[in-house]
Amino acid sequence: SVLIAENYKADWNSLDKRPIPEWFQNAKFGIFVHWGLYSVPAWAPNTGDVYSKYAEWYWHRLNPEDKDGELFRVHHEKMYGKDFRYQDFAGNFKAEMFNPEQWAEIFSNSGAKYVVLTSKHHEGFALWPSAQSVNWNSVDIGPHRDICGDLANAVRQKGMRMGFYYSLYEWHHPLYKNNVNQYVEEHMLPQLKDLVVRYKPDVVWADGEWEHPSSTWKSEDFLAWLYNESPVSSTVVVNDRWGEETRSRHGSFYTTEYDLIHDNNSKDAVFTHPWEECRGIAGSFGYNRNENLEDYSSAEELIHILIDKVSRGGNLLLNVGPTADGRIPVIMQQRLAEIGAWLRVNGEAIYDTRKWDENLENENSGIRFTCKGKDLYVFVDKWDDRPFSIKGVGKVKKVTMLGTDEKIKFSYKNNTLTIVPPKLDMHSVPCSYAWVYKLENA
Ligand code: FUL
Repeated sequence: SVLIAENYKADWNSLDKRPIPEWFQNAKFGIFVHWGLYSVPAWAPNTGDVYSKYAEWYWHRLNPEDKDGELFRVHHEKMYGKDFRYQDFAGNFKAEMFNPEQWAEIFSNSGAKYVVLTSKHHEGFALWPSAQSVNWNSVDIGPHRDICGDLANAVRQKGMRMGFYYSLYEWHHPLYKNNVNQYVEEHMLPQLKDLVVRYKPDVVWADGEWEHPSSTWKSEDFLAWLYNESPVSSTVVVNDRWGEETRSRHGSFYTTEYDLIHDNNSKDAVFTHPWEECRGIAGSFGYNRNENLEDYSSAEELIHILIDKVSRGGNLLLNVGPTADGRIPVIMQQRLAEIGAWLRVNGEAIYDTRKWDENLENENSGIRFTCKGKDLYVFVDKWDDRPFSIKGVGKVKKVTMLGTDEKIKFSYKNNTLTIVPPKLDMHSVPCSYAWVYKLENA
């Protein structure tokens, strides 16, 4: 089909009119990857509030003025000595076991449809040979590899989409503190455009926007270029982190993070706009060696989180934090494998679905819904032999459970559908952790 080139103006009013590429809302599940020099110390406390557990904030926490940094500074001094500079971690970021094909295989087997890699976090270290970050990128020092390029190729080989996280601000870039306008013009914009032109990402996931309005970052100019002229103008989606005022207001999708919504610490994100929850499997994005088994969410919890977000119209971007030598920690691999096993049975009820507008009445009972065309999917997160009821559905034609041919009995009375769970034993249940009924023609 021929795409008609739209001409968006560099203002939010015009940019917000761009239709959101459908693939994003169909994809539902993506993998976030936080990898950088912070993966070398790979340390943060494993208790405290959400942000204080982020290992990727290590450099910032070393600053004596950072109120959340006390434990980091004690740890750093003990391990490396007071004078050891963060920059010197680069020598130990070797990525010698980095196997992009293996990563892509792990991600693809998890059922994820897209991957978002930190091309550059707040530390400013670029994971590609960026001309704007000479000697502070993964080709010039450390791994000596084009990590963005190598991972993008492998991910696409597996049929998934590739996106990049990009931090607008950098903690220690001299220009950022002294002349932010010059930083944006000469460093940030050319660097971000280079990333787009080289690797043609399907997602541009901006961050580190909060110290300035979008006018300072020239975000509207960048997005007009992205939507009008860039090689990804018809497919790319962007998040909502483009200036201190833009979260939950602009962008193809809004973001929540460990269920926190910027400016609104509510747990129940229900947007009418596309949105995406991001979180780690434990409490950090960058790998944190300080985390133990009890800090990690179980596969069951993660699957319930996925169902919850999708039933509310959201996506889940689940993070893995590789080690400095390039391994995806086995516990994370295990969680992804279990999500994948569940999605192989129940993916029909997740991918390409939309939220069901009448779900509120039934939600309290721990039941979740999605819909696709005329079909309604009902998620039950505890196995229970007793019949259960759903209000507000039409006279359905047929009820089945995904993954089994077992006949499902149901009845319809007073606008209420009652389903009798099949009698299945441990060996004949189609999957673990959550089960899905398909209601045809609901
Ligand atoms: C936050 C960052 O500050 C965190 O380090 C992490 O990258 C998260 C996804 O976004 O705002």
